[in-house]
Amino acid sequence: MKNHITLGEYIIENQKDFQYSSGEFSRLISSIKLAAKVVNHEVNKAGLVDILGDHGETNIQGEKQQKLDVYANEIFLQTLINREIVCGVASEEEDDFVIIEGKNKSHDNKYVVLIDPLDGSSNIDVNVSVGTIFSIYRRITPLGTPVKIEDFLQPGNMQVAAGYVVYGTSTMLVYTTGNGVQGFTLNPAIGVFYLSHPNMKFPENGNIYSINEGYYIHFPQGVKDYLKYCQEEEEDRPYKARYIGSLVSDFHRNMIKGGIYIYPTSSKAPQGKLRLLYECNPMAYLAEQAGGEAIDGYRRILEIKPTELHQRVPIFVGSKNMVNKAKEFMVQYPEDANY
Ligand code: P6P
Repeated sequence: MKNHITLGEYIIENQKDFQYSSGEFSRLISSIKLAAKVVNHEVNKAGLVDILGDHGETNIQGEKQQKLDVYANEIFLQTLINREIVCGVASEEEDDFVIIEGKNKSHDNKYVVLIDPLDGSSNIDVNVSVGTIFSIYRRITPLGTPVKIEDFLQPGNMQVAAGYVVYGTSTMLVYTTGNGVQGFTLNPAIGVFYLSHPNMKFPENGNIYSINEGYYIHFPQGVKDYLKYCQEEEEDRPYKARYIGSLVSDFHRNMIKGGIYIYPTSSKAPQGKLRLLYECNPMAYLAEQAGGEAIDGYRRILEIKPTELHQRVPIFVGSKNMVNKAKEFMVQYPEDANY
């Protein structure tokens, strides 16, 4: 692609932006880049080989593991281990966090990665976009010791980097290290990511709302009131309903066009469905870095103190003015703030 720099060139040019850098981020993000290319290759040909369908097991979430889920998890884990800069990984597909030892078993690696290797995997069999979501922290326990749970249970405002890969009509890697959001598109012919979307920004306003309205009767009253607001016949409404069933794809579209994605609590999902550590926190960090907002209906996602590896929280994420309007409805019912 003419005059677009590659992801590798971008990282080198901006290495100074990554705190604690000594080339570590380059190696960390390039391991994610490599894993994304390998997973992309499999996702794009899933229909052609016997890699579709159930893996025959369920993960800690009680969800049937699609073969590609398991494959993606193995690829990201192995690639991160091989680069020897990560001391631990937590994954949606792993019951507990994985302690990673360097060759000399020194545990001197500084970063932990939390990952949803293949989000939206129920869409794989029907050829709809899926994604990988990752979140990176600097460990807080002493170097040289095995990583501990507290290294993973840090609030989202301590993330040093976060991003996603969307395996869609084109494959994109979108990430932030706290200096805005950069989007890179893969040229599959040569396996290179090019900077196609520099400094991505959520439009402050939008007219797209993404939520599974099939659960409407189970939603809290504040969500029902907001949905009615979205559907009213007014100068700027009704808004358009767009829900792919794949967080990364809905988020990515809403960031480009303006919109809000909501996965609230409900009587069917009292804590919501999405996981705080490897879905909500990374998407919230990206949203805020792109000028958007991310709340649980009442408070910033990034300020929630995690208590468990796989805990779920409700999320309202996207264009700032849409999230704030939704919050106006939610705060009318403070009793729903305790989920
Ligand atoms: P529902 C996929 O399983 C996921 O985690 C998100 O990617 C997606 O937005 C949501 O769950 C879909 O959940 O309950 O609407 O099918």
